[in-house]
Amino acid sequence: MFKMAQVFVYGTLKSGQPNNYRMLDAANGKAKLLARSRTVDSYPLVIATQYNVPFLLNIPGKGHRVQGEIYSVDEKMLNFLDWFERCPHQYQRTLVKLEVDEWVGEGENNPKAGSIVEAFVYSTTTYKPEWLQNPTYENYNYKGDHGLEYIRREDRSTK
Ligand code: PCA
Repeated sequence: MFKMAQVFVYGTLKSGQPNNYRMLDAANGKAKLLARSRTVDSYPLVIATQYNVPFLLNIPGKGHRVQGEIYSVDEKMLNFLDWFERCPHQYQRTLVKLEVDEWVGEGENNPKAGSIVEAFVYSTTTYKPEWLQNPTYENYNYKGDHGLEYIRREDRSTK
């Protein structure tokens, strides 16, 4: 039997961001918010492409410790997310170490703030070299001061 998987989201899938509704849509599977957290290592989180898409570049030691949310997901949701993130072409699903800031999922043996846990993340090693020149962020917001507002899939000419 498939055990629930844990996925760290740092971009448009976070609460309040344009693709979060996809995680809350039961037609895609199950997802439950477990914790707010940040990566143990720093990574460059950049905004790139003509659609202003956030990417966590798989280069530990550069950029910032990135903030995001950990979700528990079932197999159906994990498959959906792999499809939605065009894994393994656009993003690769890798494991990342996270420090828990606040655990919000219920249960008895919840990790305390400061605990280190591991989860999947959609990061990329297939970035364009010029993306390394882009500003890096620690807490992505599609409507941030950067002015690079995310262009939703349904608003693109090629989807
Ligand atoms: N969606 C995934 C990767 C980047 C994005 O926009 C996420 O939020 O983690």
